[in-house]
Amino acid sequence: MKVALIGATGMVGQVMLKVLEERNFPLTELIPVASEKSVGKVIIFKGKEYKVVSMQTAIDMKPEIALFSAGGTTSLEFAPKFAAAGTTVIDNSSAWRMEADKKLIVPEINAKELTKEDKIIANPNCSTIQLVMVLHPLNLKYNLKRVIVSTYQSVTGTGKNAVDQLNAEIEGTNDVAKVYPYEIFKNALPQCDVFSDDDYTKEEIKLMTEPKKILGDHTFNITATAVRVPVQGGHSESVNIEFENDFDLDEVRNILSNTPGVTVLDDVKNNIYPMPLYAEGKDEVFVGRIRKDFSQPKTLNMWIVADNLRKGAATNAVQIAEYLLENKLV
Ligand code: 11C
Repeated sequence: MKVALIGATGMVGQVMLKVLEERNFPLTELIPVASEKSVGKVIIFKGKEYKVVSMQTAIDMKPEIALFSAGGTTSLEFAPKFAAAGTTVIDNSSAWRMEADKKLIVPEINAKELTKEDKIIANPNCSTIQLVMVLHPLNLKYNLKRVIVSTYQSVTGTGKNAVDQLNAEIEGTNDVAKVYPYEIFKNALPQCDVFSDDDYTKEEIKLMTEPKKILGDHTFNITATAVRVPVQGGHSESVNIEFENDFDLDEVRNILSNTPGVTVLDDVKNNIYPMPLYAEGKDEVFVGRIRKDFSQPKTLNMWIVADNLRKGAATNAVQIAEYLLENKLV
């Protein structure tokens, strides 16, 4: 099993290496790919040295799987080339997610849709993944009517330069290029990614479109506000959910407690609730502050946190690869 890792030196690429190693993914050869200036650089994986190669070299090596985490432009150009060479691409960018002929997969929810013919598989946006992991089991039981999500997103979602900006601002040095239009330290920016013509950011649009495709349900409404905060460990989400059917809070907690990949942390008497500091480095999606919204019937509020680089990106992609292997789809 040859696996190419496109974007091997990036933040998500580095976490992918860690996750592949931790989960003992059965690869026999790693093919790390990064920008031209990184070609020849050595990557250590499971104690073995692998040299970074160019995109074309990797395509010619015909890996069974290519994990892409190098941005939409790179994916648009090179994912089809890998696919044409017989490689199955799992793409972490937004390039293919909403294409009608591409599957958008969260393994716990819709991996069963995958077939051998899927040569480019899309990994959803990080803030979407943690949201749908919680929405899905509740939708099956109570039927979603409307979801309002407000996010508090880690700077790691923007990338290494954003982490550098935050750290430089914390240290009071000004020797790094600013990634955000304003300071992020001591601040909250109601802007994740760029604005589109309708005044929503791209991140908000992803949150409003991807869940419907993953759940295979276009009957509910969803609206989003995405905010960048000076946090590193993960994305947090305040979520208000109106259902078609009435629910019982204990039953909601019970359903979520029994959902693989979801951990309920909800004991307010002891100040127990999910936080990025706790979620960092973990693969689960954490949910807490589960409570009735008394302002209208059949509605609840909750707080969802996950490490955006792990379940929000690398872990979900590796889980897709594992599913493909287990089901002999590659
Ligand atoms: C953020 N969610 O936190 C973004 C990062 O479409 O995969 C991931 C962007 C994407 O800014």
